[in-house]
Amino acid sequence: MDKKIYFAGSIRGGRVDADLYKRLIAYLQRTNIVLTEHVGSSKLNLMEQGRSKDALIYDRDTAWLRECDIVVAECTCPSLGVGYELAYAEKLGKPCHIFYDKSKTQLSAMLTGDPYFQIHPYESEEEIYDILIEILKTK
Ligand code: 6K6
Repeated sequence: MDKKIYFAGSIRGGRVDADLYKRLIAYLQRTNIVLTEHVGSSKLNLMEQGRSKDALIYDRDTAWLRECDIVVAECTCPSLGVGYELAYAEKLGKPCHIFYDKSKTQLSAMLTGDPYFQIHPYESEEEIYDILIEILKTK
């Protein structure tokens, strides 16, 4: 209860699963704090560019990674940013839970081959919620 969760999902990697992220974030927010609610937003302006803006995003997101209790990443849609965040979180020793739809993608060997990560392949969205309940029970 009341864990600070860093939810990671693809942004510039593609928004095909944005509605799924939104549902998962809403579910997590019922009993916890999601630091990265914007990842599920349908209003992100992905065309906005600029290194200075990107530097602010990087600084804020890495600060949230340092602050969070747990990382939940939905990785069905491959994203360089999410891969980076997972490596960053591992270095910090944060628990990292990775979800992906096994009928839609093969996860990178750089994730499946790293025993640090807790990886949850799923077939239906309902399975994700069952696993989240178990994860969030733990201290
Ligand atoms: C507005 C305009 C352009 O971009 C934005 C907002 N962008 C981002 N805002 C916040 N976090 C971001 C943004 N872009 C990437 N991230 C972080 O990287 C998120 O925490 C995601 O988990 C991850 C997605 O990386 P890409 O490579 O798919 O973008």
